[in-house]
Amino acid sequence: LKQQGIKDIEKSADLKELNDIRVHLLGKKGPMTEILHGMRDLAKEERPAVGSFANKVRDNLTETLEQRKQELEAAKIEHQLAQEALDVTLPGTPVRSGAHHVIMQITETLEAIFLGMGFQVVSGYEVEEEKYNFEKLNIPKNHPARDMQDTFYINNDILMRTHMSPDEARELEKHDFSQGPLKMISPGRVYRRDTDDATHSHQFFQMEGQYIGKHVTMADLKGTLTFAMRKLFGADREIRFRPSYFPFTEPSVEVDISCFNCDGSGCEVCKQSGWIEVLGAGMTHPNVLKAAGVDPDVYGGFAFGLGIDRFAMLKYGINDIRQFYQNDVRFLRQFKQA
Ligand code: FA5
Repeated sequence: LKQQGIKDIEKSADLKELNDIRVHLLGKKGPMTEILHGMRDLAKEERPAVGSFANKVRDNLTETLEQRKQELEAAKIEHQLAQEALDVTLPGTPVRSGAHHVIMQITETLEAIFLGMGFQVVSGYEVEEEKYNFEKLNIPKNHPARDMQDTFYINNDILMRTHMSPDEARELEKHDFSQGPLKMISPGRVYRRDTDDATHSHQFFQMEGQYIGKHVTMADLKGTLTFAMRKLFGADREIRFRPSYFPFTEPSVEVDISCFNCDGSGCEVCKQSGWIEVLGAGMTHPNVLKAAGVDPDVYGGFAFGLGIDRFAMLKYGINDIRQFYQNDVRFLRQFKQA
């Protein structure tokens, strides 16, 4: 029994089989139990010798079972480890990381440029009160200038902002001039009922800028914009002012920069004149200051508003503004920064 038992134990291939053998050998109905029970029928003097022998056999079998169990358990763990092992030399699956949208990149570049000149970045509301979008900017109801920016209205008093200039009015109201001048920029999304085409979108991005203090002149406007344009578009850019009209500035100007990158948008105009229009600006109208409770006899300054999409088109030679909003990753990936 012992020899056969040990043979079986050593042959067992897994823990389940080993357990079956254990039950078979040592279980209640197994031969070992039978032998020990059978002791009753033996003569008294035979019992100690047979009993001690049977116990030895049982201990032997138990020990062999335990040994085999440990072997099998170790083999099982080894097998598991081998299966789960990582081969660090195998080529990995590449992980695609996202990137900032090209509009966001230009915005951040512009922010950095103006922060460097002491401007702070503020932000207002895409859903805006009519009085900030128009009235406080010297555009009363029925003023023809309202037609310049065809508007999405939410109701009579609430609209989707048509430009970033409402932030001028809001910051003017808030600013404490005893602490120094107000120098702010405000980039954001604006909405107009324009028909989408290569250079127009019904939703696009603008950046407003405003510098109001005690002795701010048009020379400051020109210097600030020249510096910013050269930083963004290259050191050899010239800028020029052309007279224009905005209700919230007087005088108002349209700002052109000298042509470059002329495979891109606006190149027909560029090729003819050597200049391309990039933004609107001017000296803040006294009525705008008054509407915000700022004394125009003491304080004054300039404001400008630029189209971020148009800047991105110009900088990268993109011909169609709609590409910014179609989310074609093949287009977007071209602007991915390392
Ligand atoms: C304004 O929105 C003025 N608030 C700018 C301003 C601010 C002037 C402060 C003076 C002082 P305008 O409507 O021209 O101006 O728009 C400014 C720029 O937004 C344009 O030069 C152009 O680059 C861009 N823009 C206008 N309409 C669209 C459009 N539909 N799609 C894309 N860009 C547009």
